[in-house]
Amino acid sequence: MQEVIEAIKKGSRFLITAHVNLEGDALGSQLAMKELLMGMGKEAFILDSDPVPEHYRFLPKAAEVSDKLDRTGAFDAAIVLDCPTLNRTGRVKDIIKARTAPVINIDHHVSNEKFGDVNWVEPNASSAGEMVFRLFKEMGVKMTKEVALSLYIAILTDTGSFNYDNTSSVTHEIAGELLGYGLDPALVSESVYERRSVEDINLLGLVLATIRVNEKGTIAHLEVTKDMLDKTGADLAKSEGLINFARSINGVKVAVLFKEDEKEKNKINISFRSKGNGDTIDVNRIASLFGGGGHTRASGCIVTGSLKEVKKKVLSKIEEVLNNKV
Ligand SMILES: [Mn+2]
Repeated sequence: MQEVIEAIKKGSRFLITAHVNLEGDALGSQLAMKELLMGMGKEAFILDSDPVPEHYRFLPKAAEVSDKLDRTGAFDAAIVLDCPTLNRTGRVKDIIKARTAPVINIDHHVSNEKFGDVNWVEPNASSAGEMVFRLFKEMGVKMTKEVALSLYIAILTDTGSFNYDNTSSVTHEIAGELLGYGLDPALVSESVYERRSVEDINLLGLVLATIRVNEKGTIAHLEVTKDMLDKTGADLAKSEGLINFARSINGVKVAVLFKEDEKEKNKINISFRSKGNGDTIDVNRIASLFGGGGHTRASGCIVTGSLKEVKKKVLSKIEEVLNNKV
């Protein structure tokens, strides 16, 4: 963290970015980071490969997040949040690579490749938001209610509402402190989770009907096809929680969600989740077998092929991993 602070002190204008497919932690940590820099009298701008999903536009100052890559000015350093690799920044990586400005990598993924000139990686932190919170404290920058909201949402969404194993007493202490800025936890939760469209619930119905479990009841998988999206008119960006239905089945150790890519044919986006008590399967390892990565209990990768082929290949690999383990 000290190296990050030194690097921040040196620069006066910063690019802030995060991963493609923006979600709560990516957005919350970026918005708070911008306020931190402004609080120190610095300039900063947020540039992402993807636009802010509609359901996150209620975040304070979300309109300041830009995906207009052709309008990038000069910057003294690039701050990359919540990205295990520079590739995860999508199109922004080209801008970062084209400049000589140092890269400050702030992340909590165990699979982080330390791609920065300065690397602050904390696999034990619940979220990138939690790390930005610690920067505020360490640097003595005053926090506002808006910043507290951004950081609370980063933590809330990355911990699955304080359900996942990245939740610790520290997470709760920080969340408690953030609530102290006058946030209403019920209202925040409502604004994040209870603004679904009928289209999304219709998609949920179709997706749940695809759940299959292997013979031993240890692997559950489900899928989202392009056809389902066309039929329901639902937004794929809101499919974040679908996989948890598969994981919630009693006895399941690994849950897998296969998503047909909306733009590219024969490209399957895969998410993995695991659960267990002491015998948790490391899905970061499974994802890395297919060129992806993430956390021990939550990871993802992209595999090329038809949905049928990819399912067969990936599921048999998971069977192998499970069998070696026993
Ligand atoms: Mn995160």
